[in-house]
Amino acid sequence: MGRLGDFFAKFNRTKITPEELVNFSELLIDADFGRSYAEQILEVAKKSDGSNLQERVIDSIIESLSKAPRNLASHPERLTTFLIAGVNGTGKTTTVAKIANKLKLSGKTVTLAACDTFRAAAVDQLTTWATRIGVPIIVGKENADPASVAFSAAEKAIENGSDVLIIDTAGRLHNKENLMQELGKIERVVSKVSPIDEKLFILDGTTGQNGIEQAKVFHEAIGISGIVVTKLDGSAGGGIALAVERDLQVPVKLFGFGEGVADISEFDPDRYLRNLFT
Ligand SMILES: Nc1nc2c(ncn2[C@@H]2O[C@H](COP(=O)(O)OP(=O)(O)OP(=O)(O)O)[C@@H](O)[C@H]2O)c(=O)[nH]1
Ligand SMILES: [Mg+2]
Repeated sequence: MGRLGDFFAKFNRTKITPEELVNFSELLIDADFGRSYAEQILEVAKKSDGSNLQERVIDSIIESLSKAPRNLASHPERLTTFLIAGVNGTGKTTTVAKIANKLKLSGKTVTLAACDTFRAAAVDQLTTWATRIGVPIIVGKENADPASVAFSAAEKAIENGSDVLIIDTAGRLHNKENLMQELGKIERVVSKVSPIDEKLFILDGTTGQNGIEQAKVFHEAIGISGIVVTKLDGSAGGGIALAVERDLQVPVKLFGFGEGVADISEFDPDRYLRNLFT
């Protein structure tokens, strides 16, 4: 049982005491909800008569989340394209593989675009995944313009009748101008042949509240449509997935919990919270 689960299990269903409030607050901070979210949740706990504390808390958290759909975009009549973005090492390439595998298992045809052209190793990594999963991959020459690789990939994906194109990009610490220039260019160029339907920000669940600041910069620069939180298997928290969604009002669509290709799940806040609280 997690420590929050322990707290709810021991809670004796009478009005929460000041000591219990302090304890609850610390557990929420430790679980990576962040200060302002923890304060909002504590307000709810204070108002509860205690008989329904866990349900009131779950309801108020769900109420604070995005109302946008959580399923990945799908356009059966044409190519559907996902752009994957995020800072260094957050799990972008692995997530591309996980999503491709999931879609393939559901009967969709998928093409990958290796647009992290700055490092040969990045292309090799995605190529290995593509071979393992059994999906085509489009790569460019080393140091090729990522936008031109993405453009060729979109053309090829349309040519080979793929349902979905997933574009992997380089991870770097960016400022807003660079992001708009690089990712904005990929989007502009690809849009000449097919629109980008999802811009997914990959958030490393172990980076704490700092990850939310990164997500904000990307959102301001390119307008992200969804978030994937990774590495929740190695995170003490889990609250981060809810906190980033609350702050940005952009839905978390998936979460990753391991290095394996199947270690990804759809994000259902109710189920996720019940799991966090047990
Ligand atoms: N434990 C765990 N490890 C993960 C998860 N997702 C990715 N990783 C690992 O994190 C490391 C970085 O993953 P990548 O997919 O290469 O990350 P990236 O964002 O593409 O990295 P760059 O392209 O260098 O920016 C690898 O060792 C992955 O196996 C996850 O959900 N859980
Ligand atoms: Mg990568």
